[in-house]
Amino acid sequence: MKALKPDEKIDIVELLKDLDKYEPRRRGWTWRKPAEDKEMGPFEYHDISEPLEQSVPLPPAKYFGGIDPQPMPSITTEIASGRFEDDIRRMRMAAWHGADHIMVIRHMGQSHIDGLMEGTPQGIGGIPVTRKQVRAQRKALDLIEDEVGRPINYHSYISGVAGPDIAVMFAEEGINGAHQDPQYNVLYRDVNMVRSFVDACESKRIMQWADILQIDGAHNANATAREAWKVMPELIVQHAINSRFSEKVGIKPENISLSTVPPTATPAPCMYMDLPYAVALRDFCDRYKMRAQMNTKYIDSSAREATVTHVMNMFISKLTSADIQSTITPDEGRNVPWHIYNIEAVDTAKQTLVGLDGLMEMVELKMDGPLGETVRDIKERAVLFMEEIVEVGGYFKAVEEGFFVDSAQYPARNGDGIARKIEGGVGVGRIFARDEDYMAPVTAHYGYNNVEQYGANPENPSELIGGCTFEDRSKIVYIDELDESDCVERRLEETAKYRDGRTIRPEMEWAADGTIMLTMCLPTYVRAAEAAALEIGRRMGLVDPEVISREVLHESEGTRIEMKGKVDFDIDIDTLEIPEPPRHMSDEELYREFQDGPHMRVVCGTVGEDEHSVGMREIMNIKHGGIEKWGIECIYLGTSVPVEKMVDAAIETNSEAILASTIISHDNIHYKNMKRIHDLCVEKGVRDKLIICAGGTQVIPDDAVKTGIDMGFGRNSHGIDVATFLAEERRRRRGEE
Ligand code: Z97
Repeated sequence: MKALKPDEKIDIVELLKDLDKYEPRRRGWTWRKPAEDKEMGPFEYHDISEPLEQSVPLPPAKYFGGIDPQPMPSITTEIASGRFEDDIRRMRMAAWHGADHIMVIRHMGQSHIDGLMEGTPQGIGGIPVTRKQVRAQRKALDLIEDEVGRPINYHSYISGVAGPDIAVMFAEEGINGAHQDPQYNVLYRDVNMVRSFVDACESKRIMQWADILQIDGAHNANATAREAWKVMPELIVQHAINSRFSEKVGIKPENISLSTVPPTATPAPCMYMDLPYAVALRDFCDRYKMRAQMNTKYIDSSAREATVTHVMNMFISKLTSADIQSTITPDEGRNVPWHIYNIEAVDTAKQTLVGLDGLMEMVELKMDGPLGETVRDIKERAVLFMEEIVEVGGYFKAVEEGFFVDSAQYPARNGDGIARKIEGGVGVGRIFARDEDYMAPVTAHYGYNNVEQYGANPENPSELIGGCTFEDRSKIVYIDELDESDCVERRLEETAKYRDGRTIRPEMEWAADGTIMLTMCLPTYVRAAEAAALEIGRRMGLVDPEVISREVLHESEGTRIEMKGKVDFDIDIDTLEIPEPPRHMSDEELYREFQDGPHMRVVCGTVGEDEHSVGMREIMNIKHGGIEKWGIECIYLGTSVPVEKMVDAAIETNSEAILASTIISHDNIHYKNMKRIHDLCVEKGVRDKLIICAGGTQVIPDDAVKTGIDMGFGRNSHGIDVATFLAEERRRRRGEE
């Protein structure tokens, strides 16, 4: 498939062609590399990684030469729409903003399906992970990583009763990261614990072979616990169990990443509680990587609130050097995955981590005080917890006795933990002892392959069959769609007319879903505001209006409402009148013209019987981005300035231009005044020496020029528009262009 072009949409139909033959480029996780050149634009950085070749920088970058410094941690975006073909476009947007770890959330309930799913069925709250979907997405990411110039890690889940099957498929398809933690199966999905740990041995062994970065599942205890901050000792225990177990199976410590979450959120004094936890965890687990996720338990539907929590959490990430920074969005609170929030959250991470660049060269954690004391306290509780597990007979017994996710802080117990039976759960009784003549001629198998009995070398067991799928890809069975109606081809047929970008509908989740969001302030109490918003939505013609966020501004004075709804019409881009973008010179060019070049003086004023002064001042004053900024000298004559005075003042002060503001427009007085300025300049023989501009809210530039002046500036004009015009006009008059 040909390379992506920034001004062209990714061609999903093309992408799906020849998928049966597509081979992944590499295996394993790729970390960002520190930038060799730490200078960017006007700044010197301290811990940035190599820059992207193409990207969308943060909005203020335009003031700093368009730079887009990339922090050192990998940045995750979690994508969960349920239609993998639409997720691909979201991945591309996220990559351009700085995400290099794309986590695809799995369709709910897949943990309980005992085998690989095939085809591309639509999912709820994520995609059903199938070979076709992951292959298509990995192929898309190969194109996207070439476009942005940085490797992108693709990630999903190796959990549930089909864990080992999925692990094999991920290894074959070049998946770079995956969650794998048998405790997740046991506690949250009630998969039989013995089966989970046996399966985990096989899964982890395959992950080791494929160099897949493993992320664990301890964060789920955080999200499930009644009071998340109380499970801190247990979180450390869960991390420790999975990590040591993984190492024993053979995963390298640098491929083990802990999923760590600051347990609490404001209005709790969260830093005082969360920072010691983060430090304690790193003290015990310093040979592993840290994947810092933001607190999701207390996240609400407000984007503002989620963003502040995210930033506070990233402060901890910076203070404790997290390796991967996850980004979650208010979508978790609303259960609606929206494109814009993925991108916003990636920007939030990039902005915060770059903003904190070099922090650790200036501050250090003070361990001789409450921080050190709390760290010690958490660690002691964790050690005691682990000792008690050993005392009662091991992990399985401890789970049976409900040790985990108890609502009290260890060593206290409320007896309400999640308890599972050793002889219970999904998949119970499905473990079989290996027969004597059992034989596994495959690579990366846990335990012994027993191939010697057939004369094969135990070091290379798959030799017996001429290589397994890990060595011989032609043995991989690629199964295309199994369901004729629930498949990507049908969905793409339905959205075909929207794919060339000429016909569009707004979209938040899926192609042409028509979803838009409205924000409004309603001067009433919450319940009434919600009902009023829905009525407003209906009267605006929105389909399925639904309030998605409500915040009290005051019990009776007002409520902030965010509402979504759908529009059921298309917009045809070709029928739109799309104005040319305004031409703006860069700051450097304008400084060169007005500061380094010949000095420019202009007279300014509001002409005629017109007392409005705000607009003119905005065009002049440096505070409002006015033309003074670039070195233009403004002689302000005030308001209600007679036309004659305007022209005489320009002549007397040897000015190069007249800038006339004219707001009042009764009887077209604004255009009449413009014509009088022009005529007077002609009369006085100075028209060719003076540039004449006029501006005001009712001014239409073309009509202004028809009066004889050089340029008119209407509503929404700013200093930069006027300065650019003056520079260009001046150059034209010098005969330069
Ligand atoms: C995260 N925000 O960052 P099922 N295995 C583990 C998990 O944590 C999960 C699954 C499997 C979260 C993502 C929660 N995590 C969402 C260790 C889910 C998913 O197919 O839903 O049973 O498995 O991880």
